[in-house]
Amino acid sequence: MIKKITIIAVLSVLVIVIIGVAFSNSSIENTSEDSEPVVKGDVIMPTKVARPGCEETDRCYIPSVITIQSGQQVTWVNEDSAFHSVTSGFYESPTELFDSGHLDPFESYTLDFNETGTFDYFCTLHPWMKGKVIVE
Ligand SMILES: [Cu+2]
Repeated sequence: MIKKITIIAVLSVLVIVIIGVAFSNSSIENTSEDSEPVVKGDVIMPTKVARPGCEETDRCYIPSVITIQSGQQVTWVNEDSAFHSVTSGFYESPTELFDSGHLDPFESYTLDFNETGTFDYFCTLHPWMKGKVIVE
């Protein structure tokens, strides 16, 4: 009789522990999915840049200037709730070297840079958004 009670007690403790581990794992997975975009970007378009103001602190693209080696890639991620683009040149004079088109929220855009130089870019929807890729 005492043996049976002990076995039942041990089993129920095991079940509680297993359930506890399963729940804690799933809750960790859920929070990381909610807070992090699927793709980790080199440059992000943060929230609220669809309104002027980010250019005052140079934070429309973060970082607004990125320096890489020739042959490397840059990935942009739109972390805002509005559409944005990564378009080469300046608003008044696009260079037509690259253009992401409208990026949905949390959509990403990756480019290979195989030539050295300085590549200015902007957002076609928000002329105050400007950034630069320096390829060495
Ligand atoms: Cu924009």
